[in-house]
Amino acid sequence: MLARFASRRFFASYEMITSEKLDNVGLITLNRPKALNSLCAQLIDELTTCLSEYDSDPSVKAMVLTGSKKAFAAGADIKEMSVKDNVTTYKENFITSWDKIAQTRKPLIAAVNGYALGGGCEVAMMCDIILAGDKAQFGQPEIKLGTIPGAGGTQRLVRAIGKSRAMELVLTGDFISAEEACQKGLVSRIVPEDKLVDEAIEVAKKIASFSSPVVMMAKECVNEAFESSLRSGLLFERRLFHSTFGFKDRKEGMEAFLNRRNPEFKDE
Ligand code: DAK
Repeated sequence: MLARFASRRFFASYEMITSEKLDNVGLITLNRPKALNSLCAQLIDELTTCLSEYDSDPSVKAMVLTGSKKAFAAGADIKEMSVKDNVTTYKENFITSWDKIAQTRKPLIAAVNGYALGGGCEVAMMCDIILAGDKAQFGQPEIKLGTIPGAGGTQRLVRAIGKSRAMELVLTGDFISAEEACQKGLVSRIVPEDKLVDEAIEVAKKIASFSSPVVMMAKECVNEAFESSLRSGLLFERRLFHSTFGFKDRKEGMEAFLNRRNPEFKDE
């Protein structure tokens, strides 16, 4: 299916992820099958490096992050974590680079098949849109390991599905199905497993057809809703709305509408 893209470029320098450009969409696939894509330091390092490259590449306008059919990611690497102590985690600032995923400026869509557990669920929640395959499972099972979520599972999950539901997941460690995740609002919709990645790429391509800086502004505004009061969020939105009037793309978009033609956005 992916062969239909006019331009398709693979990057071979990574060991635990694969990355390819499909026209103006960057597709990143977590590729550590023996450990169900568990998120060891090297994998997170490769992922954040790749995201940062795509973020600064003008030919890429949106990204899709996916895993395998069995697992998007089964959490942080338990083997790697098991030998750590408080002194080393603090001194090394253990896995704080995860934050970079949420700091990506261009839209990032998670296409989740299989398990998205612990850090895997947290990484999905750092993305802007989550599409779930029909057999996906989500959970924050850290409690079963004698620890708690450490990359947003107690914070982003509450904002996504509300306190009581988040509390139940975090305190029991139970998994929920794609259907439950969709009902609760964790994912935006469910797609048949085999079609998931193609569908995510289609969504990314649609987003990529618009003005890239304006898309980034829209993303910034939606994310601001999590950080501010309604009053300051509305002001933030209004200021960025005003600033779109400084873009040629805003002029082009409105002129194209009035002249009944398709706009040609130049990211200016
Ligand atoms: N880490 C390391 N290896 C894992 C793994 C993980 N999270 N999950 C699975 N594996 C490995 C298994 O050990 C096994 O390896 P071998 O024994 O074959 O060598 C292989 O993947 C296949 O797994 P299973 O044999 O267990 O496969 P099953 O189908 O039977 O079960 C499962 C699938 C997903 C239900 C099961 O593997 C499982 O329960 N996995 C652990 C899930 C989990 O507890 N995840 C939460 C981990 S804690 C932070 C950032 C993030 C975090 C914390 C802080 N900061 C930025 C500060 C996150 C913490 C976590 O995610």
